[in-house]
Amino acid sequence: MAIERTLSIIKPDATKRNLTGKIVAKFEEAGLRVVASKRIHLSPAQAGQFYAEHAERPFYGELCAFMASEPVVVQVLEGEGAIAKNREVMGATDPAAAAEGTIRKEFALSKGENSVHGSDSEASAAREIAFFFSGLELVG
Ligand code: IDP
Repeated sequence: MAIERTLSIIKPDATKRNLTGKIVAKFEEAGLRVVASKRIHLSPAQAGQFYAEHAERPFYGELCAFMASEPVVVQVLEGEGAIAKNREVMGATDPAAAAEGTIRKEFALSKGENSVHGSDSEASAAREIAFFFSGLELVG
């Protein structure tokens, strides 16, 4: 399998509850390497731009307000099949449907406040990494 990079966000509900370290440990245990990392506080407009593909969905306003409510930790994770592996470690969007041992099963509060974001395709990963990081910030 190819070495890939994917964009991860530790969301406001998780940074607020001091879960950053526990979540990063799950990525590392799964063989994903953190090759870029920063803590930022998104504005509602920046959150809206990041989630533009969801603009027509009923929860868009709520999602943007949530993502701008507290700081987030944005990271680039690298590894074999990193995009799918990260999604596997994250678990289903709704924690009630997430598998045992996944981040969302363990930490998410609800379908909206679900602790982590992860790119869902190669194209999304490329766009999302470029949204937050310059090439110089990616240290493999
Ligand atoms: P994903 O994050 O598992 O890929 P998406 O369907 O792409 O899920 O949705 C993006 C994000 O929007 C979710 O992670 C969650 O924070 C939020 N979201 C999705 N569905 C709902 C909902 O029904 N109510 C509130 N927020 C939602």
